[in-house]
Amino acid sequence: MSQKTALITGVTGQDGAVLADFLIKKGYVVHGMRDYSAVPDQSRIAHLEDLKLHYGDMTDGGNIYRLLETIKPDEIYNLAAMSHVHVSFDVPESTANINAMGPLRILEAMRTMGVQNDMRLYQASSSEMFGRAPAPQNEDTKFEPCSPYGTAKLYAYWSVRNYRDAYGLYAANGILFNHESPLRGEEFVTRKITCAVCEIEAGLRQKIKLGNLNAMRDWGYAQDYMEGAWQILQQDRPDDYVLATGKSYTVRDFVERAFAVIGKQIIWDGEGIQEQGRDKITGDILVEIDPALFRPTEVHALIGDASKAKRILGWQPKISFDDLVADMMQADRIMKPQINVA
Ligand code: G4F
Repeated sequence: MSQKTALITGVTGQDGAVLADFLIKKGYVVHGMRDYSAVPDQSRIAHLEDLKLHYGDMTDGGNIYRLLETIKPDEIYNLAAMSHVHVSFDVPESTANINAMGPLRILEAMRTMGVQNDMRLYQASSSEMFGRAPAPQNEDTKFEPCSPYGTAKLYAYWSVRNYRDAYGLYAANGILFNHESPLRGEEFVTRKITCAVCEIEAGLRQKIKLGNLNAMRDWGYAQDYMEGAWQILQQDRPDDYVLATGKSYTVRDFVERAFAVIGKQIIWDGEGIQEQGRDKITGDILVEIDPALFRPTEVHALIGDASKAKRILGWQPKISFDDLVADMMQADRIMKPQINVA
């Protein structure tokens, strides 16, 4: 069989780097689209010598068309997004331009080029689209997004389905619940916690400030999820799949597990924005609440039901929540003191 070619948008992010590594190891020719940035961060993909990089922009339809026309990928993984839910409340228009119109531009390019099964699109849909829909959530759950990020992702989700039905394109949605790794950006709560706990252990800071400790998330491991994204595009017919662990934990649980790794037990006292997390032995305040970190509207509980993916793809996550926390902590215990000394 001839070598397959893939194009990954958003290749410099956690998922892009994990997927590029995975596909290169599978023998793909892998092209990655990166944004122009005055201060580029390519740290996650620096080791991938075989990755072919291109400048691109999800708000530039001509650019997207030319990339598809030149590269002619067998598989496109659209991972590029304004991915921070809280920030999307500050920049709703540009979030919609990137997260909703961006995928539409890819679909339009595919339609114009007349590709059918020859070019397959994976769209990174998100559990944030479920918003306030009661858990557990699966492919049949009614979407109730409650952030500009979620509404924009939902537009893209329906565009994928519409272009599939209207023009026979091979376009599929992976509705992925939260997935983390040591490559996760420090602006997301899991990595923010593991970085801070490791800096506290190294004596580089005293405490961490967080927002809503009671939000529940279904946290899996990014490597498992990117393998699932690939499996979604290997099916004969395009379809939409939830990828999730089926288990949910609070932000508070994550904090307690991370501190436990460095031998600290957290005792909570106070309520609401007065709540504090103290070291059980020393009484030191290690966790405080910052009201600025609360979102105007919050997704309270995400618990995914990935039984369709298990049944049809044979997919199931391998890494447990405890192993995820341990893995991220292990990486940051090495990284954090070194970065701060350098
Ligand atoms: O880590 P988060 O920012 O992830 P969030 O909002 O769930 O979104 C992530 O997962 C989605 C899939 O469901 C993706 F589509 C999206 O792109 C992104 O990858 O926040 C998780 C929870 C939230 O409830 C938030 O309110 O943690 C809570 N939280 C509490 N304190 C905090 C903080 N979140 C952040 N980022 N920073 C805090 O200090």
